[in-house]
Amino acid sequence: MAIERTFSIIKPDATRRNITGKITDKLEAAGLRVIASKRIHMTRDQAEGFYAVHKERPFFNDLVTFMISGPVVVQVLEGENAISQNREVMGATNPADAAPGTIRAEFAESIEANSVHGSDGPDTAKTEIAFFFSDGEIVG
Ligand code: IDP
Ligand code: MG
Repeated sequence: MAIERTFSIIKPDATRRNITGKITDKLEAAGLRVIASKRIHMTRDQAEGFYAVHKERPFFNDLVTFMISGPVVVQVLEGENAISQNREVMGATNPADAAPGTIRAEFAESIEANSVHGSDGPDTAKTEIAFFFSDGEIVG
Protein backbone atom coordinates (compact mmCIF):
# COMPACT_ATOMS: atom_id res chain seq x y z
CA MET A 1 0.00 0.00 0.00
CA ALA A 2 1.28 3.43 -0.92
CA ILE A 3 1.41 6.50 1.30
CA GLU A 4 -0.34 9.23 -0.66
CA ARG A 5 -1.37 12.84 -0.23
CA THR A 6 -4.74 14.26 -1.15
CA PHE A 7 -6.49 17.60 -0.95
CA SER A 8 -9.62 18.29 1.10
CA ILE A 9 -11.93 21.25 1.60
CA ILE A 10 -14.37 21.59 4.49
CA LYS A 11 -17.04 23.62 2.71
CA PRO A 12 -18.97 26.74 3.84
CA ASP A 13 -22.07 24.78 4.97
CA ALA A 14 -19.83 23.03 7.51
CA THR A 15 -17.89 26.08 8.75
CA ARG A 16 -21.25 27.87 9.20
CA ARG A 17 -22.51 25.05 11.44
CA ASN A 18 -19.19 24.90 13.38
CA ILE A 19 -18.59 21.23 12.59
CA THR A 20 -15.04 21.42 11.19
CA GLY A 21 -13.81 19.41 14.19
CA LYS A 22 -16.44 16.71 13.74
CA ILE A 23 -15.46 16.37 10.08
CA THR A 24 -11.73 16.33 10.82
CA ASP A 25 -12.41 13.65 13.44
CA LYS A 26 -13.98 11.45 10.72
CA LEU A 27 -10.96 11.99 8.47
CA GLU A 28 -8.53 11.09 11.26
CA ALA A 29 -10.61 8.06 12.28
CA ALA A 30 -10.30 6.87 8.67
CA GLY A 31 -6.50 6.86 9.04
CA LEU A 32 -5.85 10.20 7.35
CA ARG A 33 -3.39 12.64 8.87
CA VAL A 34 -3.84 16.41 8.49
CA ILE A 35 -0.39 17.61 7.39
CA ALA A 36 -1.49 21.12 6.34
CA SER A 37 -4.56 23.15 7.20
CA LYS A 38 -5.78 26.72 6.91
CA ARG A 39 -9.06 28.57 7.10
CA ILE A 40 -9.60 30.91 4.15
CA HIS A 41 -12.38 32.80 2.43
CA MET A 42 -11.99 32.15 -1.29
CA THR A 43 -12.36 34.92 -3.83
CA ARG A 44 -14.63 34.35 -6.82
CA ASP A 45 -11.54 34.14 -9.04
CA GLN A 46 -10.00 31.45 -6.84
CA ALA A 47 -13.20 29.38 -6.72
CA GLU A 48 -13.69 29.67 -10.49
CA GLY A 49 -10.07 28.63 -11.03
CA PHE A 50 -10.30 25.73 -8.63
CA TYR A 51 -13.50 24.39 -10.22
CA ALA A 52 -12.51 25.24 -13.83
CA VAL A 53 -12.96 21.55 -14.75
CA HIS A 54 -16.72 22.01 -14.06
CA LYS A 55 -17.08 25.26 -16.02
CA GLU A 56 -19.50 23.77 -18.55
CA ARG A 57 -21.69 22.06 -15.94
CA PRO A 58 -25.12 23.68 -15.33
CA PHE A 59 -24.42 24.03 -11.60
CA PHE A 60 -21.07 25.84 -12.03
CA ASN A 61 -22.20 29.38 -11.14
CA ASP A 62 -24.25 28.24 -8.16
CA LEU A 63 -21.34 26.09 -6.96
CA VAL A 64 -18.89 29.00 -7.12
CA THR A 65 -21.36 31.29 -5.31
CA PHE A 66 -21.82 28.65 -2.62
CA MET A 67 -18.06 28.10 -2.20
CA ILE A 68 -17.49 31.83 -1.56
CA SER A 69 -20.54 32.21 0.72
CA GLY A 70 -18.37 31.74 3.81
CA PRO A 71 -14.99 30.51 4.99
CA VAL A 72 -13.64 27.08 4.15
CA VAL A 73 -10.87 24.94 5.64
CA VAL A 74 -8.40 23.66 3.05
CA GLN A 75 -6.29 20.69 4.10
CA VAL A 76 -3.66 18.29 2.85
CA LEU A 77 -4.29 14.74 4.07
CA GLU A 78 -1.70 11.98 4.12
CA GLY A 79 -2.11 8.25 4.60
CA GLU A 80 -2.25 4.84 2.95
CA ASN A 81 -4.21 5.18 -0.28
CA ALA A 82 -5.24 8.63 0.95
CA ILE A 83 -7.01 9.60 -2.28
CA SER A 84 -9.45 6.67 -2.36
CA GLN A 85 -9.61 6.45 1.43
CA ASN A 86 -10.76 10.08 1.60
CA ARG A 87 -13.33 9.55 -1.17
CA GLU A 88 -14.66 6.60 0.79
CA VAL A 89 -15.06 8.45 4.08
CA MET A 90 -16.59 11.45 2.23
CA GLY A 91 -19.40 9.37 0.71
CA ALA A 92 -21.28 9.93 -2.56
CA THR A 93 -21.70 13.45 -3.97
CA ASN A 94 -25.44 13.34 -3.31
CA PRO A 95 -25.97 12.74 0.42
CA ALA A 96 -29.11 10.78 -0.43
CA ASP A 97 -26.80 8.17 -2.00
CA ALA A 98 -24.02 8.35 0.60
CA ALA A 99 -23.31 5.21 2.63
CA PRO A 100 -24.19 5.31 6.34
CA GLY A 101 -21.38 6.62 8.53
CA THR A 102 -19.78 8.70 5.78
CA ILE A 103 -19.24 12.45 6.22
CA ARG A 104 -21.82 13.37 3.59
CA ALA A 105 -24.41 10.93 4.96
CA GLU A 106 -24.03 12.42 8.43
CA PHE A 107 -23.46 16.09 7.70
CA ALA A 108 -24.28 17.19 4.13
CA GLU A 109 -27.27 19.47 3.60
CA SER A 110 -27.76 18.87 -0.15
CA ILE A 111 -26.00 17.69 -3.32
CA GLU A 112 -24.42 21.16 -3.54
CA ALA A 113 -23.84 21.93 0.15
CA ASN A 114 -22.23 18.56 0.76
CA SER A 115 -19.71 19.59 3.43
CA VAL A 116 -16.47 18.34 1.85
CA HIS A 117 -14.37 18.26 -1.31
CA GLY A 118 -11.79 15.57 -2.02
CA SER A 119 -9.40 15.07 -4.94
CA ASP A 120 -10.51 12.35 -7.37
CA GLY A 121 -7.08 11.08 -8.51
CA PRO A 122 -3.29 11.49 -8.19
CA ASP A 123 -3.04 14.22 -10.83
CA THR A 124 -5.85 16.35 -9.39
CA ALA A 125 -4.48 15.81 -5.86
CA LYS A 126 -1.13 17.24 -6.90
CA THR A 127 -2.65 20.19 -8.77
CA GLU A 128 -5.17 20.99 -6.03
CA ILE A 129 -2.57 20.85 -3.23
CA ALA A 130 -0.33 23.23 -5.20
CA PHE A 131 -3.30 25.54 -5.86
CA PHE A 132 -3.57 26.37 -2.12
CA PHE A 133 -0.32 25.37 -0.39
CA SER A 134 3.37 26.07 -0.81
CA ASP A 135 5.82 23.29 0.09
CA GLY A 136 6.79 25.01 3.34
CA GLU A 137 3.20 24.95 4.62
CA ILE A 138 3.01 21.15 4.39
CA VAL A 139 4.54 19.36 7.36
CA GLY A 140 4.28 15.59 7.08
P1 IDP B 1 -17.48 15.40 -5.87
O1 IDP B 1 -17.35 16.61 -4.95
O2 IDP B 1 -18.16 14.24 -5.18
O3 IDP B 1 -16.17 15.01 -6.51
P2 IDP B 1 -18.22 16.55 -8.45
O4 IDP B 1 -19.03 15.87 -9.49
O5 IDP B 1 -16.75 16.73 -8.68
O6 IDP B 1 -18.49 15.81 -7.04
O7 IDP B 1 -18.88 17.99 -8.23
C1 IDP B 1 -18.21 19.02 -7.53
C2 IDP B 1 -19.18 19.68 -6.59
O8 IDP B 1 -20.21 20.32 -7.34
C3 IDP B 1 -19.96 18.73 -5.65
O9 IDP B 1 -19.23 18.34 -4.51
C4 IDP B 1 -21.16 19.57 -5.30
O10 IDP B 1 -20.84 20.57 -4.32
C5 IDP B 1 -21.45 20.26 -6.64
N1 IDP B 1 -22.40 19.49 -7.46
C6 IDP B 1 -22.18 18.31 -8.10
N2 IDP B 1 -23.28 17.90 -8.77
C7 IDP B 1 -24.23 18.85 -8.52
C8 IDP B 1 -25.60 19.00 -8.93
O11 IDP B 1 -26.16 18.18 -9.67
N3 IDP B 1 -26.25 20.12 -8.47
C9 IDP B 1 -25.65 21.05 -7.68
N4 IDP B 1 -24.37 20.96 -7.29
C10 IDP B 1 -23.67 19.87 -7.69
MG1 MG C 1 -14.97 16.12 -7.82
